[in-house]
Amino acid sequence: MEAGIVGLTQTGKTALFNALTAAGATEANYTKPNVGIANVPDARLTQINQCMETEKIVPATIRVVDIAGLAPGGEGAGNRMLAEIRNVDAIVHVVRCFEGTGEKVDPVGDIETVDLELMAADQKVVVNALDKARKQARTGEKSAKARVEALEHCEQVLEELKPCRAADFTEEQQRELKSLGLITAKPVLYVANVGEDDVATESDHAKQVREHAEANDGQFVAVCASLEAELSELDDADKLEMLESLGLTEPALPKVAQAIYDLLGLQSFYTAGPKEIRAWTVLKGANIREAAGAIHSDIERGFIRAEVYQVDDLIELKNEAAIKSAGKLRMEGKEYLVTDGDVCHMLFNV
Ligand SMILES: Nc1nc2c(ncn2[C@@H]2O[C@H](COP(=O)(O)OP(=O)(O)OP(=O)(O)O)[C@@H](O)[C@H]2O)c(=O)[nH]1
Ligand SMILES: [Mg+2]
Repeated sequence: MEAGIVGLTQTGKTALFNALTAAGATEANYTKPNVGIANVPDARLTQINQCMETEKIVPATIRVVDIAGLAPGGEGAGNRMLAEIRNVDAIVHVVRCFEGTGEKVDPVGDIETVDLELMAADQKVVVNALDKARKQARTGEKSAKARVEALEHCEQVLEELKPCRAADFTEEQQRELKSLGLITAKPVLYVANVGEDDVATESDHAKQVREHAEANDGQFVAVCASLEAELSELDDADKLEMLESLGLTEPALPKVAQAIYDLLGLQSFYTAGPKEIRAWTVLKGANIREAAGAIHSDIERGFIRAEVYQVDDLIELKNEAAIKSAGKLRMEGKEYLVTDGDVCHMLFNV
């Protein structure tokens, strides 16, 4: 799962990418310089650690891609840019809300420029796919009917200048659309990139972005990307000092990483012990065997059952023995659906 950072040129996409990936692990086998790993800071890891000692803490991570910017009034989105956007699972749309570039700050106008471009790209894909699907439907191909319905639905919303995500699809229709990589069907997080003077309270421009997000099935977060990029380079003491000088108590970056994590449909479960306290990632709705597989395929294969409790129970009861005597330690079989905040001991046999 991967999120792509998109937006007009010079809006702070790379600043955000750098801030997000500064502390993240790098993967040696990445050949593309614009792909990075970002840590997802997680207060629960600290909370677990307050109840048990450990050697190391490992947060969850997300993959982010810094995609080339769209020039305002320029030649439009190139094929390579569109292909990159089609390949990601979610879109992080950076919107300039900071002054100082000489250009007027116009967040909603900027959003519309980008979104129109993305809708036009989807429209082309939909028209072609619809043509093909209708032919297949005539030859009696079984899945083609759902595909035609789904595509007609897309065509209709796009004509109304709405993103495909605004349409309601059945699960079958969603499956049919999946391989087309429709850009405006992907979940979107609008990031209002505000100036350094606007970090303490919501600026008018940020408010416009939030309202646009709310009206268009999008998520929203405000951040000063260049400030976060600077902060991410500092050690804890310097970071705190800089935050204080700005009248802040914490950086905004964890909120952005968490919002992207949610946007990708991901949730965390935890393993906790003296060697390691670690957040693991599964899709929302995953069962415990899939969760076991996130740790190791052997654990999935040999899965017997899991002992599960909630981080909140640990915070309240302080240790696992107390959780057990309070009857809060559950035995869960392989059909169990993982919930956000579960701490799991996987029992397996290989
Ligand atoms: N004041 C202010 N300036 C910012 C902020 N974020 C980025 N900038 C500045 O805006 C300029 C562009 O930032 P980039 O991060 O390179 O923007 P980009 O969207 O990646 O640009 P392209 O890759 O050319 O599309 C740089 O000079 C940054 O220092 C911000 O939050 N506040
Ligand atoms: Mg850039």
